[in-house]
Amino acid sequence: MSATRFTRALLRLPGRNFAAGISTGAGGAPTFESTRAQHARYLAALQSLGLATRMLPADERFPDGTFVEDTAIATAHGAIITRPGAASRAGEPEAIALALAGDFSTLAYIESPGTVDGGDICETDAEVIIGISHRTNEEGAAQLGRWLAGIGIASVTVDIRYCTGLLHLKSGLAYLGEGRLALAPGLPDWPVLKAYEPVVLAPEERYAANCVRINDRVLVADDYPHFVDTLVRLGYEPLPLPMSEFAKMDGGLSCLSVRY
Ligand code: CIR
Repeated sequence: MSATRFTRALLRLPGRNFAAGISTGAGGAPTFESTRAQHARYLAALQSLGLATRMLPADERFPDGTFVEDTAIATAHGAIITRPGAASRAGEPEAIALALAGDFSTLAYIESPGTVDGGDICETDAEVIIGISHRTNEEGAAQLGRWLAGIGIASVTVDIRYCTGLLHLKSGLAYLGEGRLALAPGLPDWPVLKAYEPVVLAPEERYAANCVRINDRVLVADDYPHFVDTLVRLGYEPLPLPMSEFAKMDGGLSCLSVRY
């Protein structure tokens, strides 16, 4: 299994009411035009990396629907449809399940009362790290862990509920490949982290911890020069993308696609 090599990606266009999604509101409201422009840049980046992409139409019942990562977890050995932890997002997985059904012979489902947001799931080359958060509950994490075990993938949970500023696990952590994790500063000393080489971001660049290794490149939010320098020093080829509009809605690069 590889957690860094992909051939396909599923995305959903942001709708006109994108700004009505859930947000802590720190950065102001996104504009529709800029959101669409940034989304187009993201799509083009995935295509430039050789991924076959599928774009679902916007669905204004779900202003957060463009954050498709939260609705499904796809691995080399199968896919599972989640039950997002925010009530306003509960209907999002339906269209995602239909779209993924063509590529996966069977789909598993997180069942009530379990909740899981895909943003809390970080796959490395060795295991899957599951964040228990205000979106992913212990029951959901346990269901996911059992399903992963059934397809031969080990998992470990970490509790992020008391990590200030972290909506999802991957808001502050990303697998870079080669046994390395990009980490927001100040994360707890979770035992699982000892198995990885940490690449800790500067406090003012913590948003960039939500980067995505895809094949030979690392997608990274633009305007984070120290982290880009670090990546280059480590031998990576960063691909910076404008993300300001998604950041205003508490989303990042990983959230905008399901990659497999
Ligand atoms: C939400 O609060 O659900 C959305 N506004 C942002 C979701 C971001 N998704 C992610 O980090 N995986």
